[in-house]
Amino acid sequence: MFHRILIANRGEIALRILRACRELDIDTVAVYSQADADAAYLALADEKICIGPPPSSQSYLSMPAIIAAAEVADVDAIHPGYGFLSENADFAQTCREHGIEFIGPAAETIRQLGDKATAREIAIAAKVPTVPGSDGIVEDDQQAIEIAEKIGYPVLIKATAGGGGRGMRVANNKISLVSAYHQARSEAEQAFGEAGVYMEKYLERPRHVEIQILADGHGNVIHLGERECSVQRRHQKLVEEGPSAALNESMRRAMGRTAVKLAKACKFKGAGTVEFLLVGKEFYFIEVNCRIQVEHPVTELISRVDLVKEQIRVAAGEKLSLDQRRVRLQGHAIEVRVNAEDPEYGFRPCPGTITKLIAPGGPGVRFDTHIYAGYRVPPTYDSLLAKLIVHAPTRAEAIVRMRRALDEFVIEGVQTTLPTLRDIMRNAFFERGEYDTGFLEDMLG
Ligand code: MV4
Repeated sequence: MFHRILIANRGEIALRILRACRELDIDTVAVYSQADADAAYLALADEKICIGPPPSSQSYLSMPAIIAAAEVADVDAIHPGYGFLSENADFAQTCREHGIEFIGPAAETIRQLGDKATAREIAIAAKVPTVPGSDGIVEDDQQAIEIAEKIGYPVLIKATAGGGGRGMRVANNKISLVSAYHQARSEAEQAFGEAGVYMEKYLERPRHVEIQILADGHGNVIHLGERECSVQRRHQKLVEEGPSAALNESMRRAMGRTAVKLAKACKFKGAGTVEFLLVGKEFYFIEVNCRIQVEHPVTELISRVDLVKEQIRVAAGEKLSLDQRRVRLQGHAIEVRVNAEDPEYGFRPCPGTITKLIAPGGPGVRFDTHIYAGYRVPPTYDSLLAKLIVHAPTRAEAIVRMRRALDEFVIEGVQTTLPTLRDIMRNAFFERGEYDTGFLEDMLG
């Protein structure tokens, strides 16, 4: 097992990883930027190293700075968390070249799955249900037209280096397809340095359901059920829950088996998420994420598995702590993301100082956050302040618990998404589980 791990991230996920390390009796090295110098969780680290003279925005993305800190602190492994370098194949490769274990899949797996058209080709080869569309990259607009005429309009053009909704364009007919194809390519070139695009039938208002995967280096691959992530605004998730109100047991088994099959096909190792779109009873593969996700606590609460500890154990060469037969999914969990954003002004980021904080608590309430009264929310990074997660025996009880916890929750000094979260929890469609990826835009009007 590792003796010392460098946490190459910040905020709530840095604290989450630090907690897992402490429970595994592993020393922690926290890197931080000047903008994060007064973060309280740094005091819990065994060692802290400043990697960020301004502009702090680049610090956690600086491979040389992070590798240098890892060398100085003589760590055995680096945990990248999510975002930043967590799905950067070059970084995973560089860690290994420096004899430092990267807590995540092999660099080659990250590279393969990070290329969304390649991920799609792997899925097709593994006979995983995919949205009808191109086999891989669409080479020119003539090929795009031929495929579109086969699968029918509307079609969606996606950047192979995109993902998470970045670099997508809808085309409703042949004329708009040609311009959408070329625009998507130039935008992808601009945004990702890679112009390749692929095509899929555009599914109107799907639900977004993802399966949590765990795989070790000994051929063991399991799934820990699903999370429904359809409550999103501009591809930013706001509420996640598990299990999904849209799945019955046989669908759950089928999606889980499919996700495991895909993970095995790409020799996946570590914690990953296989994303699907759901239309009626049909599910279609769209992407694989090679990192721990923001919403991982939903799965931790219903499965009682510590996903971060499993990541660390697997990276250290150990076997998974449980096999599929021992997975027991119990109860219902809901997570809401409390962001420093102003719902009154188009959810624009709202940095500032937190002047008052009353955290929710009590039975079945988990509060993952790095903030405190007096904390200065930096404008430099994403706006996530805290995740509030509840667990209860049934979905109805989980909703009641979330309403109660949100009513207790007080944050002053910055505007937050709390009012919107309270509205969602009281929305009749949400309460009935009758919602899809268009729900939040409908509710906000
Ligand atoms: C789609 C789709 C409809 N049809 N693909 C958005 C982010 C990325 N995970 C995939 N996404 C979508 N892919 C086809 N062929 C609709 C979306 C989509 C979406 C998916 C999940 C959750 C929220 C979404 C919001 C808008 C669009």
